[in-house]
Amino acid sequence: MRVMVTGGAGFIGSAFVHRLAIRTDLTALTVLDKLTYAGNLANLADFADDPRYRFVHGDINDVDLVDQLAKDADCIVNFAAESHVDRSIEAADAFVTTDVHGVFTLLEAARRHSISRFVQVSTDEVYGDVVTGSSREGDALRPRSPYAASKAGGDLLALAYHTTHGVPVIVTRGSNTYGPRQYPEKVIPLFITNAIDGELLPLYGDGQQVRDWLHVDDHCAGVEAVLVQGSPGETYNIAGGASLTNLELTHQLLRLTDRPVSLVRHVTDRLAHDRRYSLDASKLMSLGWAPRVSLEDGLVSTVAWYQDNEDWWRPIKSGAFRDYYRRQYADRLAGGRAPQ
Ligand code: NAD
Ligand code: TDX
Repeated sequence: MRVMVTGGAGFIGSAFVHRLAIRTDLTALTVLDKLTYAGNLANLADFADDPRYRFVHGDINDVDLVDQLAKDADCIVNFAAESHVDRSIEAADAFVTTDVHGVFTLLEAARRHSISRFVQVSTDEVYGDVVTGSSREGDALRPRSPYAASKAGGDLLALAYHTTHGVPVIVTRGSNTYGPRQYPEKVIPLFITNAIDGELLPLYGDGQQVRDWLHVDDHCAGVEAVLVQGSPGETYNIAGGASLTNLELTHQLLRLTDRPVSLVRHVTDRLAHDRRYSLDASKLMSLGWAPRVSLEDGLVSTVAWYQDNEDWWRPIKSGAFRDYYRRQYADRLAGGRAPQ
């Protein structure tokens, strides 16, 4: 099996590359990544000497490059995306360019080169706010942030290429994912690394928003399951089944880092902040997949990873991330409220 993984230098994509590399039927593994602020070659350092592996620095919107790489691949698994909701609120253009047009470029190449599987990695956020119950794959999409809307656009385009052109597309929609090597803009690594440094934790609004947390290894196992066993034209939800409020999550992280609750600051809420996501993953479970990492164990090992790998995240937090953090958080933290 010759696989092209796009966005493979990011958080989930690099974990997926680690997973694929242990498959005995893997004969070639090409990673195409633009190395945006979120891409990090250190995430792929383990493969430098693997003769099956090739890294290509480039954009999924580069028609000629994508065409040339697709020629030598049997499968494409697309993780490449702009992935942070807050950045999409600040400026959405890169989201439309990568999460919609980039998918289009990949689909056109898949169509030209008779790719046998095209997995489009998507998100629970496309279903929008879920007040009660859990989203199933056939539910209407009601994205509410520019990020979620651009991902929904990519999903629908991919599924239309299956219907219209017979491209063997499979879409996955994963829930909030956490684990090692996640860029510290996302809430779990941001709060762990701030807590390690004794800095304030900016909790949006009342902290009562509910997220369904999925360990990155379970997310990747779900993507692998659909790559191998999924049916073209189908969508599969991937969920950890561990729902809790952001406030509860924050308290767990403070306990695990041995820091006081007084570090929490309730700050101005995210615009159009979805209150709750919840996925029904029974369709994927019928293929034999199930989440294996409990949230309790996953948080313990994730906190330990950030404690043991400061050389991975300190250069990020003291580099370009600092400007972003100031922009997003300085005013919010100044006007923040300590817990009662
Ligand atoms: P990430 O931001 O850590 O990584 C994205 C990667 O894509 C980076 O390596 C970046 O350099 C690359 N990239 C961005 N634009 C590109 C372009 N135009 N061409 C080539 N490469 C490009 O993201 P992540 O958290 O690993 O998410 C991976 C995928 O999973 C995304 O599609 C995201 O929507 C989806 N997803 C993420 C989560 C989550 O909680 N993180 C949950 C569900 C689904
Ligand atoms: O500083 C913060 N304070 C805070 O309260 C940040 C960064 C987040 N939050 C809240 C917002 C959300 O309710 O925490 C929750 C999680 O936020 P993020 O880590 O930004 O994730 P989210 O917006 O839920 O989206 C994530 O999961 C779905 C990924 O970023 C997406 O790529 C994925 O599709």
